[in-house]
Amino acid sequence: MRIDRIEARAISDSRGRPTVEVILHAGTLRAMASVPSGKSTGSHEAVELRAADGGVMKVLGNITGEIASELAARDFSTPDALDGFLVDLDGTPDKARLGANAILAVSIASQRLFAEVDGVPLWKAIEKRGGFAAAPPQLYVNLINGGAHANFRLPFQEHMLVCKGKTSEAFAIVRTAFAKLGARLGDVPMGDEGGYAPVFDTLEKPFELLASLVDEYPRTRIAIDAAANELRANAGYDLLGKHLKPTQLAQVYEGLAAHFPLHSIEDPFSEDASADFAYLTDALRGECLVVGDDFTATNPLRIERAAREQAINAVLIKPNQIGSVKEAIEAVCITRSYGWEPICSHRSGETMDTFIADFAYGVGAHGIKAGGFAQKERIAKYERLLEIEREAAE
Ligand code: 2PG
Ligand code: MG
Repeated sequence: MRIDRIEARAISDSRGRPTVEVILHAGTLRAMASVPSGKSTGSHEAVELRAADGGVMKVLGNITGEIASELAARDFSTPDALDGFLVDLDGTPDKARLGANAILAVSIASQRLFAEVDGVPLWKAIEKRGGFAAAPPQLYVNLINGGAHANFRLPFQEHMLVCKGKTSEAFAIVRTAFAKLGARLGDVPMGDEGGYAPVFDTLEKPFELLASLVDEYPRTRIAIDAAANELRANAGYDLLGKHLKPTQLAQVYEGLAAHFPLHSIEDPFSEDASADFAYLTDALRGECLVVGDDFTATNPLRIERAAREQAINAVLIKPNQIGSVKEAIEAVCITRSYGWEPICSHRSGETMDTFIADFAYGVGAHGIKAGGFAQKERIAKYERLLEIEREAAE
């Protein structure tokens, strides 16, 4: 396939910040993609190029200039060949030259073109590309937002309900639970990921509220993203005005796992605290998953290091942390090679692009994080999963 022309423009993400959207043209075919943007970003992520004022004009220039002319001069027989070419063209270990946001937008849109040429849905193309067994991911729905996504009204960034089973059934259950929680909380602000952002004076309160929903809906469990990178202070962590050493924070998690129906804890410690991750993973073995996000950064090398240190047992997969579909698929394969669970994730600054839903379904991920129900960018991902359920039944 030859991509003869690329259009690129700035659109607004769910926080109103500019991000990249591309349209690829190949003969009579065209495909679009836009990329999300994180707020609690780790330092090991691929580089999202932006100007000091947040603008993406330079990135758009990289796409319509160098990337477009290099791609127009070549034919690619597979999406892996195209992605590999883009990664080599950038030439840096973290995509700092052309920008991970430039490369990923083109990588996603070209995967859509290849799927169209093959006449298969996007999830099917991803399933085939990685040799996966497509399956519906469990829904990780962020009901209570905190941390950097809600001005730190609560220390932990995400308090989620995880629901297993058929997407349409899980979606209906969590949507009802979301409405019930809203009625219980009353008039509270909303956070960046379309969940409630209340203030509580104890760390346990959100867990008590979610646990009562788990009692009502037995197919659900609680998951959190502590996003502990954002809580770092003086060789420890600050939580609700208290300073905790890593060992004390581990005790907090052990207490929560003992008292509440906890399914997983993401980023319980800061991004380089391998020994603390390893301690907690061992302590909670059989009880609750420990998930790496900023810790692993969807980076095959970091996932392998985490495996050597036996630091986690599940990995968050965010394509924009690594910057191409090819490498995100590799990250899933490496995660699985250690017997760990991949959980695919949106970012806190999202667009209407639903690629992550197809990706999560296509790789047969353990779960998908796609936010709360009070934002159209989040709903779009769930709606796409519902559509995939119908497509897969045909
Ligand atoms: C996370 C994400 C997505 P952000 O930490 O897992 O929920 O947040 O995109 O701000 O990094
Ligand atoms: Mg996270």
